[in-house]
Amino acid sequence: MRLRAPKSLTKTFAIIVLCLLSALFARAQDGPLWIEKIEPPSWWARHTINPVRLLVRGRDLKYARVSAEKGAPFEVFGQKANARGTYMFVNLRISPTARPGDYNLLFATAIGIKRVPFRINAPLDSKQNFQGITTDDVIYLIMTDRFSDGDPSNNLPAGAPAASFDRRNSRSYHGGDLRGVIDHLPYLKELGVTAIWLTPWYDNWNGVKTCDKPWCPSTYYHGYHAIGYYGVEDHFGDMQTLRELVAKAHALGLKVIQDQVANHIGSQHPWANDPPLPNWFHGTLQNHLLEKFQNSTVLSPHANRDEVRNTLDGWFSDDMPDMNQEELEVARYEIQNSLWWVGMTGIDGIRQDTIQYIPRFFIRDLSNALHRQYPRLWMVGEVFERDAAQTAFFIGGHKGWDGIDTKLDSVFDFSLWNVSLEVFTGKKPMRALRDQLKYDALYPDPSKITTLTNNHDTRRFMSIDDATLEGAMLHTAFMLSVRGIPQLYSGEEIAMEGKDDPDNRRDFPGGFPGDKRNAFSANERTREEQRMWQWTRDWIKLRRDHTAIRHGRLIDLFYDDDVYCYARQDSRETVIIALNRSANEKVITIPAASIGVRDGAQIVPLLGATNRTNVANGVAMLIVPAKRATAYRVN
Ligand SMILES: [Ca+2]
Ligand SMILES: [Ca+2]
Repeated sequence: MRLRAPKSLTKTFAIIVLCLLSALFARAQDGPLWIEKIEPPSWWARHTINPVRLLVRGRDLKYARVSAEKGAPFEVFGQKANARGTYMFVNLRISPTARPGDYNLLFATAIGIKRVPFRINAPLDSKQNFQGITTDDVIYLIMTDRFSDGDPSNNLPAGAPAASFDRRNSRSYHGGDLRGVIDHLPYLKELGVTAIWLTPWYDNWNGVKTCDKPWCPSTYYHGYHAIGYYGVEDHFGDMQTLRELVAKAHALGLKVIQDQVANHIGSQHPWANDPPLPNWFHGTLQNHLLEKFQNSTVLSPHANRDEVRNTLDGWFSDDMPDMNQEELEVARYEIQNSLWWVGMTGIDGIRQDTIQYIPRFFIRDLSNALHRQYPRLWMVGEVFERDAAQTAFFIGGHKGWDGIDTKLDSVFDFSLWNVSLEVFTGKKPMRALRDQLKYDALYPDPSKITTLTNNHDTRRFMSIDDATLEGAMLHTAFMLSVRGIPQLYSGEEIAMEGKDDPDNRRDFPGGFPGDKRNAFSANERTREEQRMWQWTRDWIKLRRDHTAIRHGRLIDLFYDDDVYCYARQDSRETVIIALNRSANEKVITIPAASIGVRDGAQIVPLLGATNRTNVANGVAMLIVPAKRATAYRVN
């Protein structure tokens, strides 16, 4: 497609004169036109977003006129530079017949023309990629830096000071990377999980932060301070390795979830001191609101404007500039960025960080854009709240009082997680699980919730006061058999310890050169570790083997201070789960007739119990062993 010619020769002449004068002026000040990067650096033909809006970073851009090189299958229009000439926005409309390949954009000034490459990508196969996440999945969270170092050559990349890589400092890089994840895909397959969520792989600053606080010296090993939304962190690998990871995971039947962070960037991002537009952020590095975490002000229809603005516009921390999605250019940039990662890597889902600080209209627009291009793609939002009314407010499928349906596929169930930790460390009665689950009434479809055992921001179970291995086992069994999509945190399967961040992010034993033992291997695990590992695997397998656990209704059968028993039932089968946290065996009576189980039916142990029982007079008696979770099938 040809670039549209200017409408008249007079106009062309005027532009040339203007460019000439401007360029001469510019040269006197800053030197010639310079282009650092174009974002996105590539796109696709026949994409639901067309034209794609490019953000060009460089110098003297206001004196340049951009066009497509002859033969390039796109047209360029609508260019707009910022006042400093350091950024330019421009539309690129790609011809539906465009072939994948490398083409050029031309940036013309009076002193010459600069060619800048732009790629049209070959689309990935939509059958094997972009699969979405369902209740058939079990998600396994990996903090990439702390899982396995598969490539020691990237432990000190260019520009990284020696202190940035130090396994003795819990806030330094430890060397874990994408290669380490690839190397352990068979381990994950053996455990039985079906999806991996990796903490952010965006490019982050390689330096070491120093200060007089206890958390210094520190690095951005965790990935939540992006300095480039389009780069892969060089400690972790590169785009080629990332694509290899997704392809190899898919080949083994494992899905991949990317951790995306639309709410904020890191203060080392070039934007922090030179934003593309004056309103690119909510405020500036020097002058901004600081988040007070009054999260319920977004939920409440009665909140005043100032407190809502603080929640949505406040910076998560002073070194995390808050993106302004009310600015259309920001919203377009972020939506395109999200879709670009999906298209480039073939990932199946997204975990969206700190989503309740992002305006709800933007969550909706992002969700819609993702589903328009990749109908099965799934996004879960981190609404870190113990109040189910708050988490339910953010899930898609219903409108809030503000008239907005976020279309968000899932939210993490922090309310149930919190109650489960308290129950299985003896702080609340077992019936509290049922009492929490009744608030599923707030969700349009409770099966869509993502239930977590823990994550990289929470204490590990074994480091909570009064934790026991049996408690951890009950907590895991509950999360793997209750409604929703379960998510485990790497290391829970071997009952790792870890107090608050960053102690909860200890290295996986055996993942790193020089480790004394390898807990990825059964014969090097301790007895306790192996017990937890086998238990986790057994409950994952139970879930995989039973459609009722994955898709069925949840029906309460019995609850008191020490026992909770529920059925999972679909049109094919009934599975009964009984959890007993007390030190004594418990005999409970369940109302079998009320779930359609007739007299004479047998209740047969599947896991954790040995006694069969028959249904008589509409009820069945179950003998639930002490400190155990048990599962039964109705024959
Ligand atoms: Ca490494
Ligand atoms: Ca925000």
